[in-house]
Amino acid sequence: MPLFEDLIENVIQGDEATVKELIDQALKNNVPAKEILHDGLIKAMNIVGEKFKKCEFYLPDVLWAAQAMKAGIEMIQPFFQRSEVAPLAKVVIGTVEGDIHEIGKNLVAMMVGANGFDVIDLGVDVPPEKFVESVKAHGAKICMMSALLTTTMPTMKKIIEALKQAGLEGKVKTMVGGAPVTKQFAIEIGADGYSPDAPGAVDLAKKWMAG
Ligand code: B1M
Repeated sequence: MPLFEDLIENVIQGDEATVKELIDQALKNNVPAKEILHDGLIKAMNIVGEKFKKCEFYLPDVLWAAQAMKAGIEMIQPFFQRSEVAPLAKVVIGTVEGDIHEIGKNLVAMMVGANGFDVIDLGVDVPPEKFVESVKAHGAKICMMSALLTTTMPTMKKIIEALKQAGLEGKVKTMVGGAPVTKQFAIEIGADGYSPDAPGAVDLAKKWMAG
């Protein structure tokens, strides 16, 4: 579909204004927000990642693309808003300390929120003590951690240990995710769960709350 090709190309080029125009046009033509996200925005960012890996793109190019993608996600966010229902449970989410990648974490937060959870988003570069404080303060039932760098993955273990030390073991479920994170890694660090993507994170959180 030419629309998605155009959208992908403009995210890759970091042309935020054109990305917004294309999404506006797509929404007016009743293209589902889910398709805009998966067939346009996420596909584009995967290509950016490949280009970065092959050194065809430098950091500023990635940053422009990420900003265009963020602007696109903000436009489709209202279509993922939940209807007014009693919240299933409080969920604390953040990208771990030392890591400023936020797009995947924002998608998880958006979809978990759209599915009836009350989401407290701590943002990026979040130290273990901030996760602990927030889980305690809000009485959160789930603590979600995102990491995109192999160097920041070990911080997830520190957070899980800090939660245990604060006496929260058994009171809060821990979930980890992000491109380099695997199910095996989740088991090794003692996380309660792992998901490779945002819909999987929603399913797992719902399963936990169903008991
Ligand atoms: Co950086 N970066 N980056 N980057 N960046 C990666 C991650 C990298 C793989 C690129 C590469 O080399 N191919 C590489 C990491 C290598 C590694 O450690 N293995 C890398 C690097 C090296 C770096 C820097 C160190 C570069 C440098 O400075 N030399 C630097 C680090 C900065 C820091 O964090 N301290 C850096 C910086 C940046 C930007 C700031 C320019 C920008 C981020 C902008 C922003 O977020 N506002 C950026 C970007 C955009 C990327 C890539 C290209 C795209 C990431 C992304 O947004 N993907 C990325 C390459 C790649 O991943 N292919 C790369 C789209 C997003 C939808 O996917 O985040 O994976 P993702 O989220 C998915 C799932 O993973 C999952 O659900 C989401 C959607 O379904 N998920 C969860 C995520 N969190 C979850 C939590 C869950 C469950 C599922 O439960 C709790």
